[in-house]
Amino acid sequence: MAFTAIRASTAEGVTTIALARPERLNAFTSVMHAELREALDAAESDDAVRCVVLTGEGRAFSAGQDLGEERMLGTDGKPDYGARLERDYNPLVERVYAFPKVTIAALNGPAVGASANIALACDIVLAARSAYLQEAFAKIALVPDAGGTWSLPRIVGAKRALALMLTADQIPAVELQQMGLVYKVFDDAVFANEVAAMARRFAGGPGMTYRLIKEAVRASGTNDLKTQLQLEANLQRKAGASEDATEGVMAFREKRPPRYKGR
Ligand code: T3D
Repeated sequence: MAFTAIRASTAEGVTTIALARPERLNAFTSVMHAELREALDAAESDDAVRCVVLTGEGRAFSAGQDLGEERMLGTDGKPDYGARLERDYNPLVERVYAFPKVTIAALNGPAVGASANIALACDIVLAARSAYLQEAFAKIALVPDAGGTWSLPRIVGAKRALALMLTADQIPAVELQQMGLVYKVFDDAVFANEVAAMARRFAGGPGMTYRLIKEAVRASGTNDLKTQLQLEANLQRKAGASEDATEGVMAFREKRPPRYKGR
């Protein structure tokens, strides 16, 4: 696909989407949003794809919204900062959060502002040792967006989330891991290879089961225990009836690696 603000490639069941405006630290523009939507559509509809990696080109993951991009105006003719969120960021975050395949945010470098929160909407966040995350909004007198005020308190607790958002400090990868925001940190030299290896693992895994696991965990945020237990039973029924579950048990008995088809 001929994109200008991202690069997307698919190999071995993994679609890798790289934000690709390195001279602007991959800051988000309307064009980048539109291209990202198209790349996610393609990855979702391609049955051969079972994992999507979102990363950045050059030295950053992304510096958030491009602060040089023209402001959207409200009906009163004044800049309307909420309009871009409603048009671009909010649908993107909901889309990533509910994406039916495994999503990995690979923080090759700084993840700042809205892009930090887009990364947190992914299932797994991996970081290069030199990466950092910054809820930079308050530095420019803005409120955290792209779901940060929703996801951060749920991951790190309200107090820590407030500290991250009020100070707008740059938090190094190792501390992000200690806080549970990042799953694993890898040295920069091996980061790309480690990300690719984990993505391939998911691409060879039971895709339908992954989707059901995601559904269960996402629903747990609002369900009470009884409702969640019933959901687990319903989802287990579906997983147990899948070709992959039959293969998984058979492979275990035959002492060989399973060959999953994602259904
Ligand atoms: O519609 C709306 O605006 C509301 C939505 C808001 C959502 C948000 O994401 S708000 C948060 C926006 N992002 C920021 O506030 C971060 C701004 N950038 C920085 O603070 C710093 O660039 C970094 C801390 C990320 C990195 O610093 P450093 O020293 O490593 O790099 P640098 O020299 O500042 O940046 C390199 C270039 O990228 C530079 O351009 P130049 O001077 O070489 O021509 C810089 O201007 C450009 N750049 C960095 N971030 C952005 C950007 N250009 C446009 N937009 C950016 N966000």
